[in-house]
Amino acid sequence: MTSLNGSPQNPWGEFHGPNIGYIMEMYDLYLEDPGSVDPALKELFDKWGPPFVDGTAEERKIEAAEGNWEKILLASKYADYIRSFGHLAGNINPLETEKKQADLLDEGKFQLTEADLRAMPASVISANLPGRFSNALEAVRYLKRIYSGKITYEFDHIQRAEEKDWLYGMVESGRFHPELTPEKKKAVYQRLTEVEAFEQFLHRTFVGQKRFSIEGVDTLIPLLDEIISESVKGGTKNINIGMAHRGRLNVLAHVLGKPYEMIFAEFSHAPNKELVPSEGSIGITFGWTGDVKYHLGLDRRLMENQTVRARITLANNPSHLEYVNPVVCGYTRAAQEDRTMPGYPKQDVQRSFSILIHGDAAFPGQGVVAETLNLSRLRGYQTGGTIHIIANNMIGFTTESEDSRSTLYASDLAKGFDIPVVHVNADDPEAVIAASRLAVLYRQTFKKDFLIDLIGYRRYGHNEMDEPMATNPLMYRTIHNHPTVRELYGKKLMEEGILTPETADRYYKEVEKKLKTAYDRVPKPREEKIDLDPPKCVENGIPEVDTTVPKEELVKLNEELLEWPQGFQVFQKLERILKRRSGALKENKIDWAHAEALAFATILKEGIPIRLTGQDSERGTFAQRHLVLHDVNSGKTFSPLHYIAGGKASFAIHNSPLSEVSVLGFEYGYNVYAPETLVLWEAQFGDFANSAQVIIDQFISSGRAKWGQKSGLVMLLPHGYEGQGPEHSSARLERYLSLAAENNWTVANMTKSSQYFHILRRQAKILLKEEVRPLVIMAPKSLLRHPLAMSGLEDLSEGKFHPVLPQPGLGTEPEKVRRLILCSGKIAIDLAEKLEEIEDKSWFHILRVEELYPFPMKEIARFLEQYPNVKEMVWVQEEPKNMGAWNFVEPRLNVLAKDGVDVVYVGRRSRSSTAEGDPLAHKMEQTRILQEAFTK
Ligand SMILES: Cc1ncc(C[n+]2csc(CCOP(=O)(O)OP(=O)(O)O)c2C)c(N)n1
Repeated sequence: MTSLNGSPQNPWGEFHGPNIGYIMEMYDLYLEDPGSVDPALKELFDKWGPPFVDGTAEERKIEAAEGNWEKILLASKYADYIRSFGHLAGNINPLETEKKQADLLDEGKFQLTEADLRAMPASVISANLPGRFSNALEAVRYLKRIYSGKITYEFDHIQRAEEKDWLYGMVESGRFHPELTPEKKKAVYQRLTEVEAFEQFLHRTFVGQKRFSIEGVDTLIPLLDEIISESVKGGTKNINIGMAHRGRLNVLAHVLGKPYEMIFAEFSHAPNKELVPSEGSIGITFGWTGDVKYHLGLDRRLMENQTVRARITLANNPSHLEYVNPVVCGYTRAAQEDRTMPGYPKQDVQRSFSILIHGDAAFPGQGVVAETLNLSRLRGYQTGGTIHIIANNMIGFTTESEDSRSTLYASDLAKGFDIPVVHVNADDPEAVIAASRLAVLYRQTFKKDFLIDLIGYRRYGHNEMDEPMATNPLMYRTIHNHPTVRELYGKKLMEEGILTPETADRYYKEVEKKLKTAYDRVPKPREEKIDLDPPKCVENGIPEVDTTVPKEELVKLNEELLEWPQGFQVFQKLERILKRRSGALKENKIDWAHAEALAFATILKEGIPIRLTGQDSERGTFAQRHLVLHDVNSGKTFSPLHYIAGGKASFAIHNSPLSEVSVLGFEYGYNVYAPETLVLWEAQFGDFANSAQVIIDQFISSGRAKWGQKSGLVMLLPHGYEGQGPEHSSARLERYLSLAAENNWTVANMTKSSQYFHILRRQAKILLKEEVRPLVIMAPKSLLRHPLAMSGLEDLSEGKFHPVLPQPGLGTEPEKVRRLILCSGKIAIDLAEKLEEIEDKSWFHILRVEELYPFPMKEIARFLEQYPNVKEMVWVQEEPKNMGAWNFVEPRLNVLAKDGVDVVYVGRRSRSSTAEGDPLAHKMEQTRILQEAFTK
């Protein structure tokens, strides 16, 4: 063995990095065969031998171990083993009195004895413990304690060495886990008293009512307190929280500052609007049909010297677990971005972040969780790190973990997304606070997600009316005998001499008094009729807005959209296609995507920001859009919409991941938080939007009625029967129509590019008005470039969006018209083409219903008045009878039909599948439908 060389020139210097084990292993190989190691390493070993660890004492220890490199290597491996597997021996389950795998970390596993370790220097174990331990045995004991205590860590999966070193360094240095001051300990105890007393008060006062008590994971509140205060200290201006039912009332009361009396009032009767404090510290909105109390959100402003220091938002949430996650991430992205300048918005991830609180059954069970985690590092969606908390009560309803997931931990999914995970025993408030500090520090440093698995239990049944002893007797026998965290922590503080039983008692009584006083202030339920009607602004529909744009401006914008920097080489074929747009204005050849680009340009000039995402949306699924150009040589991108003269707002366009529910939820959230922004989500084909059905049902269509949550989101859903089979034809128009009521959204199925231009502009102009609502567009596919769907300059510069469009050239002799054909979308163009073959066109007319909801009753009635001899109103559609618009329009047409006028259906018969798989069968059906439409 080469003797250790401690001379100052030694290039190993004070080497004692975590890789010492590896270096030693290399050195062993080198001794066996010098040629088997990396040449650079060989050179070092040739000249200097193996690294020395420290001078003096360290050196002596290594010298003592000289000749025993194998042991040193084993000790180093042993230390890494503790880091990797310490979590398996941790004390993280409050219901377990004994550690499950107490011997897992024994040194015997590595053929080491205590004497061996005592003989080695501490630096063999960790470079993060300089001078703290006099030998490896002490260091190992320390590592065992910190890696398998009441917080455990899973960092091995982290892919970047720098992050991993930081994380392990943090744990081993204990920087995030300082001893709390006695004042802080007392404050935490007081907080736990508030948490527990509040639940107990509800339990006693509102017997048998659901509240989804927090008890068992009470430390969620100090955890949130700490994350919020640490990050606000670090400059965060906005925190958005998403969570389900569990502990929500407690979070509302104690984190969001919702007055107790408001919560109590909601237990007795509907939300009481009079109780909203007027000083503006709380923003709460109500819909007209409302929601249960444990779904309601809130907005809190943290004030300091009359100025807002930070804003905390708890998002409104439906029962559907975890679906709020992408919505909240959308809020955060919106809060981080400055949209007031052309180009992509400027993002500042330190301004804002999301906290998502998950259930231990829902986190592994709901696919939207994985989709949302996948957004976390993508250019168009990342928010610089979300802090995830699993409020883990080890049960979901009545289902225990072994039936709930195939993974050891509820959190395991997060590991695939390079997210550090800590598990913490919810009965140890100090460990919980330490975990939250680590999360905040990590996010601030690496701008990535972090997960805290807060492991507690659930004191009662799923809700307070459930009896868990019937289904989970063993677990609940333990829980019934388990003291509350307030009791446990109180005992600890009393042992430390920080708290006396009298003070603890006083704290509890003070909180109870506060609760009682608040309860006494709750007004009695009012007898008068509860108003469930939408407000006037909603009933009135969309106000008239001017969507015209002067011709000269359109011409100028058109040219600007065809400019790119000198030397920027667009793919030649594409360049030729785009340049055709130059003459299209004069030639009445403005196609769909062209009209869209012009609409966007005019909207940006008016200072309204735009955000458009979807799968392949930069180019467009049908190669129609091309709003992001690529230089064929450098691969660089350029978007002309970022450079239009006079542009006053940002234009964000992103190809989304192959997800629907998370992306649509994100865009909805973005738009709710940034209502001034025209946000569009595009489905690849409209069919796929049903993967996002929960967001459509629970948020977009009903959010305003439930929560007063306004949105002007646009959904572009390619729709139309072109023989592409069951999955590329139908956007399921019927579903949007069945959800349509109370002016909750606009559903349009248009046939002309100018209509698209005007409806986009109309939407942009109503974004900040009370009447705003989402816009669902059945977007075209074959109509994208169809000559009959193209428009001319005047169609854009003048006019507006028309809810109905008569077929030009028909009805010249009004008294002869017997049949009125009504239709919507692509079939109208098929009918228009078919017209060419028909000789006698005098007996019918065609009216295209471009806006299906709100249904244009007045416009159709006015049109009908011009044709007094109409005997039949024929609804023609290409979708099967049980789909498309038929079931929605039939009763409305019956209202419009005068005596003696029949309402008739022409289209496919009812089907279980949307469309034929065989193109030939499709063609035959289309032909038949067109034929029937024109058969007397
Ligand atoms: C998508 C969805 N499916 C089913 C339910 C019904 N449900 C409500 S709570 C719950 C159990 C949730 O367990 P967990 O995620 O562990 O949260 P906990 O209630 O235990 O806090 C279930 C199945 C729901 N709300 N949402």
